[in-house]
Amino acid sequence: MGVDKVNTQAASSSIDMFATHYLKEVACSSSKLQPKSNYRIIYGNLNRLPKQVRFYVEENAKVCQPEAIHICDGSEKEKDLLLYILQKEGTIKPLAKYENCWLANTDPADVARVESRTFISTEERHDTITRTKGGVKSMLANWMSPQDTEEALHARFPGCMMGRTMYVIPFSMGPVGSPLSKIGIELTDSAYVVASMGIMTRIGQKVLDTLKEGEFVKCLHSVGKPVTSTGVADGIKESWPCNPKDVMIAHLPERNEICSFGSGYGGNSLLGKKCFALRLGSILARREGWLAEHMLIMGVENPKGEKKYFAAAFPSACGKTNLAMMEPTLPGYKVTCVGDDIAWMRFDKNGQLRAINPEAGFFGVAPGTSMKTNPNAMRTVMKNTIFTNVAETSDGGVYWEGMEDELPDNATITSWLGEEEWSKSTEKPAAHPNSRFCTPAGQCPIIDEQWESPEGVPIEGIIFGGRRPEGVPLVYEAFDWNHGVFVGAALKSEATAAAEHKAKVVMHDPFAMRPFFGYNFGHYLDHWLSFQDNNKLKLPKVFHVNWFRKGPKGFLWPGFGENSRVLDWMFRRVNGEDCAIKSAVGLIPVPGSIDLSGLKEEVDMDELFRLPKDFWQSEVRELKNYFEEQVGEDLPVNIQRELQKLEQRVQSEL
Ligand code: OXD
Ligand code: MN
Repeated sequence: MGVDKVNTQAASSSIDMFATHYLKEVACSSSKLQPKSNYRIIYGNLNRLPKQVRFYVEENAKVCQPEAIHICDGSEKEKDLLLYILQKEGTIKPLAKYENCWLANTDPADVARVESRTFISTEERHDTITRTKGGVKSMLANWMSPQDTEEALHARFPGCMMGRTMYVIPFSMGPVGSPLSKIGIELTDSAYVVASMGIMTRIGQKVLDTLKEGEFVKCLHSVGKPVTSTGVADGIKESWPCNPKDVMIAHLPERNEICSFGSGYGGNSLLGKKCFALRLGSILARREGWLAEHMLIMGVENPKGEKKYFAAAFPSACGKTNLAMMEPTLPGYKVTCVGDDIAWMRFDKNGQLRAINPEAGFFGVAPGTSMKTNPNAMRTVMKNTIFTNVAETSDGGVYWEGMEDELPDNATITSWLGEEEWSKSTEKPAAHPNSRFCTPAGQCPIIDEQWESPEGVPIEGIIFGGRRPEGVPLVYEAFDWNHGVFVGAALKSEATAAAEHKAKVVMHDPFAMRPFFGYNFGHYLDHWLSFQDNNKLKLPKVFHVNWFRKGPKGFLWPGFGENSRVLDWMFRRVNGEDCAIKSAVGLIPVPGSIDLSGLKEEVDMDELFRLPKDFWQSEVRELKNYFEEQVGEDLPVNIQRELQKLEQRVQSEL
């Protein structure tokens, strides 16, 4: 697409002129593909960077050899410029139906997180992974020695940005200046990453002003395809350079550093998210006595106007974003959203657990989101949003599986792969199952008024949940903190499209953190358990929910807004109401204590809470094997004890 054909929806004519000048600057660097000792600073001023940031940029520019360097200031002008460049490169196109919305379609080989190529590199292997039984492969992290990591990085990064611009993104995870926030600097050769980081985090000069000479996490990212005279080649999509065969996402906690190569897809390239906020975050959290978790944060207000905040961990693709933005059906209830993916939580000086959402946007899975399942997400994404790998309608809108009832009459669909007049009969999905919207959190109609509060919101309940088609009740409460930690450790769910796994198998996903642990899972459990011993802390109640139990006719529970009935029960439990009885697996609702008034469909509550002995016996057996095999001698005694207690209760009470 030529410069003159670029849509100026977001680009005013002044940005047009500015961008043309900017692009000339990029182009007039000397010939591409020549190793350089000099690069042009085409935006920003290297000399104004804090010394250690400047050093980090220069060091990596020397290795990656970009054509030019752009230091991001986070301004509106810069946003427009990036959108302009991305259009020009054919990476995004405008969606005429909405305001400032864009569609990117990736190379079909670059669509998800690549867990098998994601490593944590520490001197001591045992700092990263548990001693598994008989040396079986750990499912709880991949370790790489510093020597191997160094070699692998050396084989990839030198010269990787030739012909490209290196963007320098100063970003804050959490509200700028909050004592709970942390700063990172991402260097990337992808303008798509910059535009997305501008939504998902707070970026630019204000972050540098806060950083001064302080510490930051070093985040280096490259799509891994220097510009060659023959174009991108290797069958890779011209508008989405990437290098699938050499993908590597390395975390170097001892150097406070992340290096990601070969993928432009969000989970691998927006380094503030999973890499920093969870993997390195969990390490920092342990060191500093707090928690970095794969949890949504929601406010729940009851009909009396009392409000409580919950944090909830669900593996990918369990409707976490839906829950975070739920519209309760129970009259008088109100839900507000603080975050949909990650919670950083710390006990304050009064022993109250407080949480911030380190992100500033939602990078949500699109398929399955609709006016029926998540109207608030649909309302959020109608402006200022970058969609990736969704399908497009002929009237310039978006489409994905689940939007069938929202398709305008006569509209035709172009699939994420560019197939025009797509129809169901092709038996391929219109949108990639892991297609995403990347949208500013502040636009969510039910965003919580405290969502950017620097001290965080008080958390009174922690919820674990997974997709469990069989045997697991709608809700139960842990007997105490240790049991709650066990419940988190035992979390399982049907697998997800967010990673490489294909079929629907129930997989272990402890704390919904399996792909995101930054350190040895046994040590992680010790860290969680350690809070039990501090009697100054107000430990939140811990619950487990399962919206996905199936009977012969499908799901037993209607889910979505009706989940407010379960929230109501948990809310009352947090308030100390006597509405629970003991069961073999935990405290479950006293019959009749879940408010079903006004529920349109018949629900078989007996079946929803039935605890089949054979199911739980095999669950215990399976958990025992899993812990023995995957955690081995690193399993804390208290977790072992909880498992024994569960086994005994299943034996004697079911
Ligand atoms: C995500 C995930 O992308 O959990 O949020 O995979
Ligand atoms: Mn997630």
